[in-house]
Amino acid sequence: MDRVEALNVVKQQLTEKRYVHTVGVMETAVKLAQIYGADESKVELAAIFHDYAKFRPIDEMRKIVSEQQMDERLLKYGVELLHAPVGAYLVKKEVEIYDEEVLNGIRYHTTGRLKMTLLEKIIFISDYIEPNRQFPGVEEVREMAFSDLNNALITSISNTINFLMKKQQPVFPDTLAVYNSLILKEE
Ligand code: DGI
Ligand code: FE
Ligand code: FE
Ligand code: FE
Repeated sequence: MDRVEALNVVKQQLTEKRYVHTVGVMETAVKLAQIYGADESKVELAAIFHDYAKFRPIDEMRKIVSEQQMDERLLKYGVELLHAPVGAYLVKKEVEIYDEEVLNGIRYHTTGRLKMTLLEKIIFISDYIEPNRQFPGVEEVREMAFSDLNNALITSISNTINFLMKKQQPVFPDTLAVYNSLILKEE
């Protein structure tokens, strides 16, 4: 599937604002893929479809998590987490993309996970820093991303954990695990 077709397919699923975000993630991710030597076409595809399920009804997403026997903790830690693994499932089923590296980029773009691949790290960080994102601390991560991907990951995850804790929301265990492993330089 080429870029134009992929963008057309995802556009049908998103609001205008979310589509603009998606294009920003795509452009950022391809730049990072060039810098770090990742597969540009896989990175591009994962970026285009990363928020594919963002506007699916929560009930539908919960049902898919149960029926497809995905990690049950996803149902507990916050509805914001659902669109990533459910997106990977639906992109496979509805768009017929079968590349597991691409699907994992979509699947883990919100929480991260231990032993993230280069593609997964690029999608995760591009989602955070794309040009339309504006929040305190984003500029620091934006600059870091182009010189030290792991450090950018540490800072963005630490910002997200702080954000969740300020609102007394639960932090998904895998997110804490990535943070620890990067701090301990285990990956
Ligand atoms: O879909 P996007 O808005 O582009 O970005 P995203 O997929 O990274 O989702 C961000 C949301 O997910 C934001 O509201 C914070 C939430 N989130 C990220 N990591 C965690 C989390 N929520 C919980 N409960 N636990 C996490 O570890
Ligand atoms: Fe997302
Ligand atoms: Fe994110
Ligand atoms: Fe996103």
